[in-house]
Amino acid sequence: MLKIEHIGIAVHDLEEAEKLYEKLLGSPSYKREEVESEKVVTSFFRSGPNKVELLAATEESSAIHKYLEKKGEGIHHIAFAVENIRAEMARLKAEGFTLLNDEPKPGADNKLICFVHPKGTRGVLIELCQERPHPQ
Ligand code: CMX
Repeated sequence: MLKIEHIGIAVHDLEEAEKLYEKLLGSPSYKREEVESEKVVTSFFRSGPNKVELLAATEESSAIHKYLEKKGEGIHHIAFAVENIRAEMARLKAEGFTLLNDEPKPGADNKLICFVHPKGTRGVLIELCQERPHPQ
């Protein structure tokens, strides 16, 4: 794993949370993006070399909706940047971790992603993400 790529925070109201994080970090969101397959809308902030991703649900069937209902707002996941997501997925599977998808899937911010079940990581949902090549 290369570094922590971002920290994901689940929020009820994206606009209100954006205002708060803009004040907190002293700079505005640089990107808002909907990820239809995950039923979320995301907003990204930079803090030096690090990133914070705010996540709000777009549908009641979204994992974020379920999370907010159960646990309320807060840190939802930690994402690690990886060089080769398939190789990391194979390595973690061989180590006995439970991957939540068999194949890398498209995520926000031009990434290929895979989640690792929080039950096998002491209660923390982990995301692997690999930068996708930019279209020419
Ligand atoms: N962090 C830590 N624990 C979590 C969690 C999270 N984000 N989400 C769920 N859990 C825990 C629950 O508290 C619950 O624990 P208990 O059994 O002790 O109560 C357990 O995991 C099962 O949770 P659940 O509410 O019954 O939910 P599901 O099993 O249906 O789903 C999970 C949980 C992690 C498998 C599902 O949320 C998932 O597949 N997540 C990956 C996809 C995702 O989160 N997408 C949204 C973000 C997309 C993006 O970043 O772009």
